[in-house]
Amino acid sequence: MPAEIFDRGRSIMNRITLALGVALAALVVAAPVAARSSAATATTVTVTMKEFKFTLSKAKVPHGKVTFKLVNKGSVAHDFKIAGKKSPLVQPKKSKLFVVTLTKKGKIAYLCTVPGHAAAGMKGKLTVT
Ligand SMILES: [Cu+2]
Repeated sequence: MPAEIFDRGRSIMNRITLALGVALAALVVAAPVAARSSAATATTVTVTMKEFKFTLSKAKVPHGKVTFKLVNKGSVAHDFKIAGKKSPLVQPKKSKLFVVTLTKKGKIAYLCTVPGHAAAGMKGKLTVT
């Protein structure tokens, strides 16, 4: 067999090996992403707090465990109450994780319990499906 053909064969093999390697690497990279999204059934909602308004990153969540990431961008302390559970006060420029299991489906009210805040606008509804 002429050496030239042999070399070509080898270079094709090298290319196949490289392609397989790339495909494998893609799988390795993709796997943790898939794992993360299934673990994300534990929903996270970022709740931005300020005077006198809440902004939630999601308007709708599946029922079950929800982690609220409370971020106070205001200049006074705020809290977050939903489904009968109240978070600790979050000081200005601080954030806190607040985990609640939402079992009831429908529109669930939330509010800030600091006197006057809900009346001023720190309240709303989250849809639980
Ligand atoms: Cu408040």
